[in-house]
Amino acid sequence: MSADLHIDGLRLLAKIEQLGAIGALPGGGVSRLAFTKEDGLGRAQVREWMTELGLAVRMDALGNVIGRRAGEADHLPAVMTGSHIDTVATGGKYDGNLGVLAGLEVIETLNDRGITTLRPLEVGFFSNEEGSRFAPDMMGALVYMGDMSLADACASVDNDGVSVGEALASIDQVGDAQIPGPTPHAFVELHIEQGPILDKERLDIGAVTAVQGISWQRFTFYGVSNHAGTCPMSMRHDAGYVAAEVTRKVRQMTRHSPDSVGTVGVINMHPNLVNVVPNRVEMTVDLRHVDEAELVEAEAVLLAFVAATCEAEGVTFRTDRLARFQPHTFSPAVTGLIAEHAAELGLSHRLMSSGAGHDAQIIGRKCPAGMIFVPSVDGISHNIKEHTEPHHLIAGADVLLRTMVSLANQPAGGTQAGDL
Ligand code: HGY
Ligand code: MN
Ligand code: MN
Repeated sequence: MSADLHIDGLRLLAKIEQLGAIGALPGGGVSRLAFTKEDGLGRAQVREWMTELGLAVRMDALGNVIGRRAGEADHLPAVMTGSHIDTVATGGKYDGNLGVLAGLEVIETLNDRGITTLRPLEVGFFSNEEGSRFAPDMMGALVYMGDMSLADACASVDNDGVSVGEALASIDQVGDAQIPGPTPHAFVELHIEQGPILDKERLDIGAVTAVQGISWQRFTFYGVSNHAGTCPMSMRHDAGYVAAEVTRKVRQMTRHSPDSVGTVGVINMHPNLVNVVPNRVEMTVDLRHVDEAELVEAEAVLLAFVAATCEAEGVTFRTDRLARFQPHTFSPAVTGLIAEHAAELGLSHRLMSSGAGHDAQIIGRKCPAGMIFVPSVDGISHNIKEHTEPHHLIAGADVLLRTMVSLANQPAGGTQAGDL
């Protein structure tokens, strides 16, 4: 790999700022929830950049968008990169966006240098990776890979009862590209770490070996509303009290183990009035663990606690599954290639696993895949203060460039991504 093969850092940084301005929040940060008007504007901007780069752009019925650069042996499966451009409601401008824009920068660098590759290259953004508005997360990648039906995805509804199908149509993002999409030869995703490790250890690059398991549930508790002043405590069936106990339990279950995390992100009280005992509460529980058996055990412990607490309070409940992903291990060959190119570039790096879910773990079910992490300052993400230093953004894109070129020049039948 020629020593001077580098991306144009300033050009990448400018694109990140430009895309970050779409859905920008007044106090900083970005809000482009899936299939909102802002998401639609971000999509249009990235598609415009794809077209300017001469990519053949396709979009499927869930709005997954892939730009393709022909290879010398264009019949061979492509090497793909990509991520997502939808954000949480209080997001930053790097989560997901970096991976997509760095992919476009790789293409532009190769175009500038007149470099061709044996295999075609593809850069994509997958719909609704966050899952914050419509569960599950990684929805676009699931449909693209055939692991979720289009119908099931389109039937997912948000808190206002709007379905994915309606929201997609409202921003005119229904395409006709084939579903499932073609399985890539290999997939590499550049992403911010969103955790504290690289920043604390003052390292430049993470070569990601695995992603932990994810369990999202929504619990609905049904109690009896009553007067806050007249109803004796012994007579209460307080759905709000049960939700509080469950919230405490989630912290108790996870705080002593470095391998597990638990989050109660949503609690909706009804009727949500100061002087009425709540008769209904919806709450979400996000449990994650690096080990599948431990995650199953945690789900069982939680369910038993919920049932016992409801029983004691005279409250009933239901639980709905919002998302469930087993831990995923990336291709050691692709991970090794990432580490090799980081070393070649003189970048400090380490192997590490991911706390966050990513599109790569879904694509990686059917082809060799890997991820490149760059540091998140103070480990903050899903927060408008999310920040990654410019030199790290550029370093990550350089590693992506070289990793993609290496994979794209693997001959058919010869050394393959999975067995480098
Ligand atoms: O929840 C996650 O891990 C990802 O941000 N969708
Ligand atoms: Mn992300
Ligand atoms: Mn995210």
